[in-house]
Amino acid sequence: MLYPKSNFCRDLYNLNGIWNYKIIEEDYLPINKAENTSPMAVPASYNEITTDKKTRDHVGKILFEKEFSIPVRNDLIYRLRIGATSHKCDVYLNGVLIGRGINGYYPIDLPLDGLQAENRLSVVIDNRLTDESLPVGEMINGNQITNHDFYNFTGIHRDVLIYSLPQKHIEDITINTVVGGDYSALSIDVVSNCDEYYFIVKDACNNIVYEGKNNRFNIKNPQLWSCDSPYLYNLCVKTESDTYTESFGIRKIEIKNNRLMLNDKPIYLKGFGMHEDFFVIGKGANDAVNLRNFECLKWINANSFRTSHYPYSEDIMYLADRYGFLVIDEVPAVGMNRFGGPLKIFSGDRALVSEKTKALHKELISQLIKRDKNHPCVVMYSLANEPAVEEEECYDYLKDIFDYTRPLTNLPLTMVHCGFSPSEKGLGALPDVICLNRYYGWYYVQHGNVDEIGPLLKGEMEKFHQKYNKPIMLTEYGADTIEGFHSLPSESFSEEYQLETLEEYSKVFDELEYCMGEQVWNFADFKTKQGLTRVRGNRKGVFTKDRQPKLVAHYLKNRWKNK
Ligand code: BDP
Repeated sequence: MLYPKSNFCRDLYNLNGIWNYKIIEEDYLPINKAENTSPMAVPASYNEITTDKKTRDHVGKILFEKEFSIPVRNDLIYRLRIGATSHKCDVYLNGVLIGRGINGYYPIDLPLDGLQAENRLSVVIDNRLTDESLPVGEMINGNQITNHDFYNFTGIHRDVLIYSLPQKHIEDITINTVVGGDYSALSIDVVSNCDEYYFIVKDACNNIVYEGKNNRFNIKNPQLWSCDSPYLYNLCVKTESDTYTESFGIRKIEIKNNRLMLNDKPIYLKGFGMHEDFFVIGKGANDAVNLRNFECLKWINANSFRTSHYPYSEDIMYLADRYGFLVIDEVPAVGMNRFGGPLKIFSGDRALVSEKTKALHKELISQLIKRDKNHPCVVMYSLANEPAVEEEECYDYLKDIFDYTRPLTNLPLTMVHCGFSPSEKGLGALPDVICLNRYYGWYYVQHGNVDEIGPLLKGEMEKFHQKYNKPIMLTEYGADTIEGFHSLPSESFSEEYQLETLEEYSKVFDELEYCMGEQVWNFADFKTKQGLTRVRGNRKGVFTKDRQPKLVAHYLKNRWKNK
């Protein structure tokens, strides 16, 4: 699935801006233009824009509508691309259903056949999370129950684009690179209804390094893509009627000797789990916020992040290629855990994970790999976050998910867990890297006491390593911290406590040669549902929500400079 771009064969129109929106009844159909609507920004979440509590907390259906007119040529094909709406949606053109979106974090790409001189695009969003969605959730008496810790933002969250294609056009391009000695072998696979292709590869200075009809060729002495030098080439595929240019990097990823190897050299992952979340825009895509995030990541000497807990926008992936960040790309399989209590999530009357969930989970894995396959920044796919591994059915479920994914990619696979203990039967055999989320010093009995972190964490990591002989990394650890709250000696929620917590974890990482990396939870404070442990959201950010460093950020900057 190619990202829409304009060039001399393809037009691109952007429908972002002010739309009309309205809370609607279950059976509403947008046959005619909606009345009594209010203006709403796209891309954005409406929850942070409205001042009305009922609207902010609405659970159900919402209509987004926009009238537009573009120059239409009869010899071209038109398609609509909505970057993401949370969550499911039905899309109508001039009152006629033209397609559906199945998930809140994936692009919807639909043919736009019935374009007229004046058009009305209606998007009916359903923001409910159920046993048929990912993240999974539950509706009880009209209330939305979620098991995940980020706000259920609603809206059209990414760009709305219309693009034209010639009748004979390129559908998809896959760029495979293999690094060997002083050359890189490229193989390019194109999906299209065209007859012949011509390939041009240019380096970063626009010098041609390959030109020809062959889709298998070598590049001599390639400049490799790395964190320090994120070198990008451009591949232009031309046919008699179409053309498309895609950037790519040449790099080699392997897991070897308990390390992530980038171009045959071990690289230690330093960074964060993140969220798409900012003041006012909620989960709405925004270039300025993306750049500020990446500038902060560079400043702090991070080299990686995880797209916790869903695929991030394609703009972010292109930027990560350019900045040289290593990305653990995660599917939205989150919420598959009730975190204790008698109710199970994989079985029983109130099960939320079923064969249906598994089918959706597989579909979303396959769509993500198709979407992100050409991004050099992706170094590993994460197939789930914190599923209830203590439930018997979970192992078979995950085994099936891993078996399904293996043939789809050569990249390492992981899943991220909190409950998983070294005494379990065989779960650690599934991933290539054991990724742990641990909150010693915070959620468990040791809250407020950092002295226990070291022995507990080290003991656990050692056991995992002895059992599986695989690299281990921490994908979450941290402490909620209110900026400006100081305490000597430290106590929880103070900036000192966050600092001491991270220092204790670091000591363990530095002792264990098989520790493959550290990703702190979280890059920045973010919005969650309201709760007794949430003071205007989750405050484990190393940066505040307005992207200013907390005390601990200076410690990490210094630590990561030489790590
Ligand atoms: C972990 C979750 C993450 C939460 C974090 C926390 O993976 O989404 O935000 O805990 O509670 O279990 O801070």
